[in-house]
Amino acid sequence: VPGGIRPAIPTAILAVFASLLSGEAGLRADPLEVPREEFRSRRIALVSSLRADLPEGGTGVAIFRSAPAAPFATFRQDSDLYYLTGTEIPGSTLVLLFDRPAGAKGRKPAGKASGGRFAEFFYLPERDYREERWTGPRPGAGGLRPETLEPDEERNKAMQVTGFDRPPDPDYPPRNYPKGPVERASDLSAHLRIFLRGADVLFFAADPGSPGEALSPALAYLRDLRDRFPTIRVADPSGALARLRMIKSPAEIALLRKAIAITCEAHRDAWSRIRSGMTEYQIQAVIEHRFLHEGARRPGFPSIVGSGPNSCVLHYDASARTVETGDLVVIDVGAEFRRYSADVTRTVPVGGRFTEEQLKIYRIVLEAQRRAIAAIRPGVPFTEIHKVARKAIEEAGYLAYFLHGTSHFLGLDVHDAGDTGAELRAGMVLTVEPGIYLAEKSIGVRIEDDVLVTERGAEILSDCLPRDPAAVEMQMAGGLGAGGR
Ligand SMILES: [Mn+2]
Repeated sequence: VPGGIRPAIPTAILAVFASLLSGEAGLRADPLEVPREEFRSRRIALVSSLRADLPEGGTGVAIFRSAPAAPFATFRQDSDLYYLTGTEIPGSTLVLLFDRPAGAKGRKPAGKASGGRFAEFFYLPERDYREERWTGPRPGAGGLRPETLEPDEERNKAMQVTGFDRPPDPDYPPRNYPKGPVERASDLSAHLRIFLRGADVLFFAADPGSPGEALSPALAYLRDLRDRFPTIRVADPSGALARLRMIKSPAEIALLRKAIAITCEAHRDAWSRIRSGMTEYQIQAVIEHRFLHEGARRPGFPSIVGSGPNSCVLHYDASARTVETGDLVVIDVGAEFRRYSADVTRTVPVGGRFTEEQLKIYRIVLEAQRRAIAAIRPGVPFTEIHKVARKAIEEAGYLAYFLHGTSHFLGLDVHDAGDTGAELRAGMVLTVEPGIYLAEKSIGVRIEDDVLVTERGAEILSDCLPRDPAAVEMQMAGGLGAGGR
């Protein structure tokens, strides 16, 4: 052990004991916890970006609403709201109020519209104790103490739990505005009258949907706001948010690594269990058992276990067939760990050996993936990855059987927000997943890995799982232990 490290060990042990003694064991020690301060930094970064859309001296209001409550389903917060707050509270709404100083253009540094004022408001539903008997306790908005106008106990607690814990700035927002940072959801409508009357631009994301489709809740909400404030300009913050979300922080990368590690373990479990006569749903059960066992809350998307003819169905999720020796099985799965999803695909032979014909196709897909991953480095357009994979498959004469894109961003959503028109930058995490599907021969092959763009190129985060066909066969035979290639 190098000398420089030794003195640090006793200190670290002491720190652990200190935290155990203080009763806070695990709270700060969890390396997979995203620091609360990071969520605030994201809100500030978003505001800096949105400010550029304001006229000089103008004011903007951005609203981010909770996903609708889902009775009889596990609540999953809207990813944008989660990204900005790190909370999973149904019925909550985030409001950001900010301005752009007049004449700021000349003094702003390096293209950034910074230097404006900013206030944030997190609206929480009031506690419903009867409901909580069914769903468990939630932070409530509380209120202000009548004598002092200081937050009461409930609100103080909510401020702590949510990280909206800074006392309001006395200078901003102006007098007669709500002060925040935690407010009651039942006050939101009245508060919006104050916010939006004084604003130039409302930032609100609402997917317009297709003609003839029912109005989405977000669109209905926006229509209501337009009716109430007909002169306000509406802008979509989604692009700005996507450009933030597509660059992962070290804390996010750590969560993705964990989700991917669990997913690799689940693949290995399944491969060692696959036998002729087993059903696809039994293979799925082996995989999802491992997800839950390792602390993943759910699959990040419906698990795909497609054998034989189903290997050629791109989003097959019925898992109904019984597998037979000689089948290929496309296993496209991803654990969701603390909101971050993995997405790893391997194609394995039932019986443990690829046929010559399967092997031929497998090698073409593998080579396409190898070349595509080799092309990844900062400055290369995102679209270039698909071009490289396509070219490799075209050279082999199978372009007509490559039916989908090669890459998508990965993060809070399995198809994560991001700008696919952008150049690659360090900190992006994306999939590389070429495939060839010969339906008439029941040969579908997809190989998918999760890749982190680094300063120097690419790191394959799912490298814990073999992809070379000989190594896949060996792993299936149990010849490689955990972590084997
Ligand atoms: Mn994918």
